[in-house]
Amino acid sequence: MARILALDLGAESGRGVVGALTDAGTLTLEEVHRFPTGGVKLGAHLHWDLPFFMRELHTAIEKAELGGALSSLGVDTWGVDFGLLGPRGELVGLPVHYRDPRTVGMVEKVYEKVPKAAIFARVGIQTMALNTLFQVAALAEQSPGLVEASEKLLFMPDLLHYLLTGTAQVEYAIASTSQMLDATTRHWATETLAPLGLPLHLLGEVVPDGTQYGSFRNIPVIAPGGHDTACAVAAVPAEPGENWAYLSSGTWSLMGLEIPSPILTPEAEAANVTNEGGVLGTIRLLKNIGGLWLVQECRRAYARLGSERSYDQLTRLAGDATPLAALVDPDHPSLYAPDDMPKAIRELCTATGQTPPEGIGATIRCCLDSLGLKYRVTLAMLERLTGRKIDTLHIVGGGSQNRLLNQIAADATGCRVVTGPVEATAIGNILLQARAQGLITGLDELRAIVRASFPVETYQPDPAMTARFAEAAQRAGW
Ligand code: LFR
Repeated sequence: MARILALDLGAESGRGVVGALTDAGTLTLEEVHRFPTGGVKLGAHLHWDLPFFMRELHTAIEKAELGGALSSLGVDTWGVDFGLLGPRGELVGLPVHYRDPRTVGMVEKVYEKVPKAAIFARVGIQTMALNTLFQVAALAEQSPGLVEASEKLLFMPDLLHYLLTGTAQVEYAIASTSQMLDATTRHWATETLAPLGLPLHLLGEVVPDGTQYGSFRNIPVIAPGGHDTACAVAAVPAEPGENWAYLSSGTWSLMGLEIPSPILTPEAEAANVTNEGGVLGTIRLLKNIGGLWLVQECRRAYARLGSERSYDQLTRLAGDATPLAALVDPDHPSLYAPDDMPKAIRELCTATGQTPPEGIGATIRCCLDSLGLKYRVTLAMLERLTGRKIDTLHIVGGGSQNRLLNQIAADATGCRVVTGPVEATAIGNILLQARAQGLITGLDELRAIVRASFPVETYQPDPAMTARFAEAAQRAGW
């Protein structure tokens, strides 16, 4: 039996999860440690608390080792964010959070110098101001001194791997989230990006997912595929031959299809989809949808007002509210980082000619219905682009615990929804390390292990509700 530790950091919390893989091909999990993540405002900027993360990772490793020897460990995190290293390998500042406003106006500035179409044709990534490309453009313009002091850029998981092992490398799956990596050659899109005058010398050679970075106290450290979404999608329990799409549901909703090679057509550019580098040679065609962030931020706003409520309580209130009463685009810029999410939702409803939701239940219902509607139009777009017809939607990740949202997703898309595992990211991380150790042959075997080890739940769409979502999509003009 192999014991493998996943260090899985999300935008809200981080976990240490030990996976025990038996020779019979089943996996059991034990969460040994959990800690909050989230941004820290330091002066005018929003940062990640890297020293705290490192302390927590050390604690997680110590707790994991109490149960026996580990055959490897590996880190995955959200995408796009990075830290900088100086010539002596020292940290240059603290990593900046992707919701920091430093990228405001950067998309326009970048696309003025190199047209969006030219960049998309090479890198195939959805335009989002948070992407590394725009963060680096902001850095170069606003903090030239930091650039001058730096020699290397390391994405979040690579940075944590470096601080554990001393090896500074850039892993493919996480690098692909940057909007700077050529989706076809898997090298930096240096020629295309050259006119931007960015410090491209900071970008190091890219190594494949599954690379060992060295070791931490004799434990091999393996980059599983450092991107959380890459790990989560690897662990989708799809059956061979199924016509499936995935929805990795957490702070973000990442909805897409696994495809063999990137789709870089003008239609894909117009649809603003992403072709992220997946593990083991796959591409994740997906749309990044502002997901349960809406609910997380409502919860935070209610707690500030003294109405502390659990996610379960919020969902129950939403279940009692009228369906499809108000709908907002979860990706509307005004919902990206507002001070007061419920207020921002009300204002957006008023601005779009709808009666704003009043009260907690109606507001959360609006968030969930809006996500459902966005899932519907996104799936239709993905089907158009690929010519595939999808009948099963696999929802994985923490968000798959929300039964109301699962049913809404089935109703809105008209698909059978299969949910679980909740810990897909940690499972993917663990099993990709196992693959790198030679314990698993590839994705088919990996998914068979997930199917054999974790239960799923199934939801069938209610045709009457599907018709109402179709009407709502038309009314909203989406
Ligand atoms: C999900 C995720 C998404 C990425 C977003 C921001 O946790 O990694 O894939 O687009 O965070 O980095």
